[in-house]
Amino acid sequence: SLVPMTHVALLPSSGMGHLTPFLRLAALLLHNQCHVTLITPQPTVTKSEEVLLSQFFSSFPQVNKIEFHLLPSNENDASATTDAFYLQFASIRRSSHLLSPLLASLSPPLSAFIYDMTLISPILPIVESLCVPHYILFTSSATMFSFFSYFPSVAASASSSDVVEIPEVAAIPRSSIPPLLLKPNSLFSKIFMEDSPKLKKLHGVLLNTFEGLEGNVLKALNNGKVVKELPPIYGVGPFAPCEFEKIEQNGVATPLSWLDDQPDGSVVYVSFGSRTAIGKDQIREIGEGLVRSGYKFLWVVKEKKVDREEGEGLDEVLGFELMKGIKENGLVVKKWVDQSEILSHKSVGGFVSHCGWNSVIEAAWFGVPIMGWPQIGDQKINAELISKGGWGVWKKEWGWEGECVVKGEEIGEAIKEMMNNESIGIKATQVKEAARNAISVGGGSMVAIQELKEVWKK
Ligand code: BUP
Repeated sequence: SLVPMTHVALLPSSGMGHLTPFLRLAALLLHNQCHVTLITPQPTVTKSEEVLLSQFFSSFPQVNKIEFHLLPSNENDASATTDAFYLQFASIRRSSHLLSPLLASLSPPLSAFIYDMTLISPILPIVESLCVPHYILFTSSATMFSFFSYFPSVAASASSSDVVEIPEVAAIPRSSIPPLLLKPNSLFSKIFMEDSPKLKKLHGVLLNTFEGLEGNVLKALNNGKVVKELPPIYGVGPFAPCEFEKIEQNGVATPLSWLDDQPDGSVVYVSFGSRTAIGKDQIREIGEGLVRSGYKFLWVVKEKKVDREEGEGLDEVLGFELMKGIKENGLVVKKWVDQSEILSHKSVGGFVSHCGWNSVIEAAWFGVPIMGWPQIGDQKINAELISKGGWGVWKKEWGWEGECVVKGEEIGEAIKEMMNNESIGIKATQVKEAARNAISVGGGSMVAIQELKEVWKK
């Protein structure tokens, strides 16, 4: 054809929280007539990533697939972290130079390269020498991105002062700062300190967010109020959940029919995301709290960080009595579920969530109120956004993962607060409308995608 083909390569990092938004972005680009190359770091940390990738490639056979075989992790990384996901971040960073010949040989030549937020320093020299326009997909909120871009300049004082004031964005109390960023020697701190000052060298930053949720933040970032010299920041969300994500068994979708039997808005859905293991004592209290709340519930339990290590039953953890109460009122599952299917179901009226950004965006997309219970990382910053927006609750005093065991009684009360509050329900519906508007014709996210496509044509 006469029109040069827009060819975009994508490089995600480890964990479903990073992979999922990349694949949804890939689907969005395919829908917008782009040719897509997907680079997949191998082996994946979790089984879930492996399954999702395979479903993605069977749904989109036109996607050019490049397997990126990583160098094994080394002692240096292992001394900095024991977290399998962070170890993989480090391996991808250390292996990045291997991508150079792969990228150079792509045909047609790349119009753009979009890579994970944790890979700036190692990818930069490669894309600069190839002269490919390059972007990161930052897989958290625009508020967290502001913190990422602003933090290094205040890092020294942040560890001693009570709040970090990000101009025109938010005042982040010390207690909400991702704990690893308060440890200068953590891998996460090192990545932040090394990569953040290089943001100005990118052609842009893509965020899975939208005006109705973080319009003020996008504006502050693009007006140079947070940090001067940032590249354009594009709010291209909310990324809609896609067909290829549906859970299949022997090629057949397996819907959760239990939900169909529950009254509208009566069920509380509980999940702490793909990489948060909850301790046994806390699991028991959550069970207690769910039964006390009086609501029906669908509860996804994870005892292990990495899914390949997960065991089967829960009877032992929960005990006979509690298990009985739980079975009468709800459904407990210990496997991967289709979260979008659950949040879209009319019987679901609330979401007890760790506030991982993908979960927040999915709840917004389906208009489901959240009871935020942040565990690690960016999650308190995200929870604050929800409670400030009025479409959920957050009990700040509950603290981070493992800081204390929250009692069932308190959990039950907080769930009731989310489920009974009419104003929270109304706000959640408004957020859903704003989310849908963002990706309809003339909506902010659609406009941002069109702008990017124009830039890539040149
Ligand atoms: Br568990 C689980 N089914 O059973 P977040 C998760 N998900 O579809 P995280 C399922 O995984 P990071 C399950 O819908 C979301 O898209 C969920 O991402 C899906 O949290 C994704 O919410 C989880 O961002 O990642 O996993 O803690 O910390 O990187 O944000």
